[in-house]
Amino acid sequence: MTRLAGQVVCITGASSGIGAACARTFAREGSRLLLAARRLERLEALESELRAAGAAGIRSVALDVRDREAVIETFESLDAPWRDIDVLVNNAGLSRGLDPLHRGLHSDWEEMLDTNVKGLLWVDRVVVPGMVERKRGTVIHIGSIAGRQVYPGGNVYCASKHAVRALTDGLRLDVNGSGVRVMSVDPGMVDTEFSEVRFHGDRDKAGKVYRGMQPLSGDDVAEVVRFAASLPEHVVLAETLLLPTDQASATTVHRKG
Ligand code: NDP
Ligand code: 8X3
Repeated sequence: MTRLAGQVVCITGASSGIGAACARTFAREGSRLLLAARRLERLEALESELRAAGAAGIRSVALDVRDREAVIETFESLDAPWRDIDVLVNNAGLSRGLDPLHRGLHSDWEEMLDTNVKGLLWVDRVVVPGMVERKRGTVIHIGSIAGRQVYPGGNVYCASKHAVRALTDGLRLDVNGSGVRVMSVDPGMVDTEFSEVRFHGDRDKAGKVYRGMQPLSGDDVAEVVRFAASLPEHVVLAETLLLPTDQASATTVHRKG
């Protein structure tokens, strides 16, 4: 039995990429999985695999984290054991576009800020009070190297991830003394659906992002999230920058050929 066996682990954005990899990883730990994303059919398609891997229970919920009322209603209507969340992996997020700021789309900016900043906040706001009351719990924000560095065309996405970094530090200060742990895992390039979403479904453009280099996989990130969550309760892995070996900064990437 591991420390995470039987714990309620909530993962937002579990229908793809890093979130789905976290679901698989925590399933192997014997955790109870509370999975959220807009594409409920994707979550449901994962369930049998997660059960076979060892999940102690699964609850999948359709949720758009941008919808504040829906976030409150979804979490407040959970019954036992799901309402007592032990680990929150606040991961749902996206990038839209790589345009220079002066040519950017207002709709792209709104979608990123509403999801990556406000959506993350709505989820923290409804989940953390229960953790404080129970005097235990772990919040892991999925930030990004984009929360530490800015690159051309990254403008609003980078701003949203800088905000996540500030909110991670801010929450840790605010819950200090409550027993709740607040951490962030900030990856560099990870091969998920992220680039396809960034380029509005253009797979050719998305494929070129990882050409000639080996990016991280969702599993690589999930392993660090699992490690962070499994540390003894008096230990906080406050922040982690996780890069592929081929990447040295947001813009320094070694490519073969
Ligand atoms: P994916 O596109 O593969 O996954 C994104 C997940 O977020 C999906 O499950 C999607 O589910 C969910 N999501 C997006 N918008 C919403 C919403 N409004 N409400 C609920 N869920 C939503 O990308 P990644 O796995 O790469 O991204 C996960 C996180 O990792 C993001 O926060 C991203 O910024 C961050 N990140 C990614 C990196 C990368 O290079 N891939 C690097 C650093 C950080 P659905 O569409 O079903 O709602
Ligand atoms: C995703 C990584 O470098 O595309 O957060 O911003 S990057």
